Amino acid sequence: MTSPDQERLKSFMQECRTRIETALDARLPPEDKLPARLHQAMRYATLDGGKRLRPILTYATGQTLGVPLDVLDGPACAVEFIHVYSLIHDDLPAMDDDCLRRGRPTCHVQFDEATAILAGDALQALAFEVLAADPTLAVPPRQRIAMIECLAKAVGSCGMVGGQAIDLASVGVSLDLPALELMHIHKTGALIRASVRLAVLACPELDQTIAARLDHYAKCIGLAFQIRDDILDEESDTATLGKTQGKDKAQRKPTYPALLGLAGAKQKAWEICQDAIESLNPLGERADLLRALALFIIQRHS
Ligand code: GRG
Repeated sequence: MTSPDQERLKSFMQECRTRIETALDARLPPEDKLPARLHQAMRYATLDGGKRLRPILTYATGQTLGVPLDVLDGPACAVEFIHVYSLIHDDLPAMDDDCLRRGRPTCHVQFDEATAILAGDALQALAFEVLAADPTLAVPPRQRIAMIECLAKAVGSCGMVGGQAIDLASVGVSLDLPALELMHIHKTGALIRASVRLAVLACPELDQTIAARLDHYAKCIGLAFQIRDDILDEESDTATLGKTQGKDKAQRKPTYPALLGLAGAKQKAWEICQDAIESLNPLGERADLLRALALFIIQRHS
């Protein structure tokens, strides 16, 4: 990957971050609308924070396939709303019990536990409302339904929430590599995969072989993202991450560095990233942005 590709990615990511911030803001209820405290909590947790990796993936896939970015504002918001809901609930005392997220107090610390639960619930509902009814999502009803089904499957008990259940059950348990991988394919990977797939679904004429290649790419980068997350939890610090560093070890959670060592985990992330990049071969230069994103995912520092 040449550095012009990395430079192009940097400016594309910046453009997407500005775009998604405006799109999220426009779709969130105003903070003075009743029930105001709930709407304030939804806005607090969603706006002005995070890498916006999932919306960026939706936009980058759309860019690769020639889908106009404004068609993808709705799907991009939907994946971010789901992501923020998962972060709010994951931080609750009943789950990870964390007080820092995106460099700020977690939603339940800033507001209260009941408000945080409701804010997560409402963000999840809002994600599906956006897919069902957002006027900028200029696709026929059949495609909207396919998008709703895609996101619902990705976040439900056989996707993200199922992965979280496996995670909670695995604290202090020694998982082997296939079991760890299965957990993360669900917990972190399913939403990342859906972020790519929603853009693919906006392009119904797409050759199915290309769609399958993009799905494989998304599955690989989902896993690579998690491996990098585990590495950063060991190597980085709380200020850089904006969330509590070292929690995996403290909570005796199974991780890639614990199973493979730090060098082994880095090697594994690199191999999976190469697999992701190779799966884009049939797309040629059109997919350079997605290739650069795969590399960003395994090289990121936060
Ligand atoms: C439904 C409660 C519930 C949980 C689902 C995804 C998930 C399971 C929990 C999120 C918590 C977490 C720390 C998961 C591990 C990896 C991950 C998704 C990290 C956070 O994603 P980033 O780094 O966050 O993209 P930002 O803040 O940049 O958006």
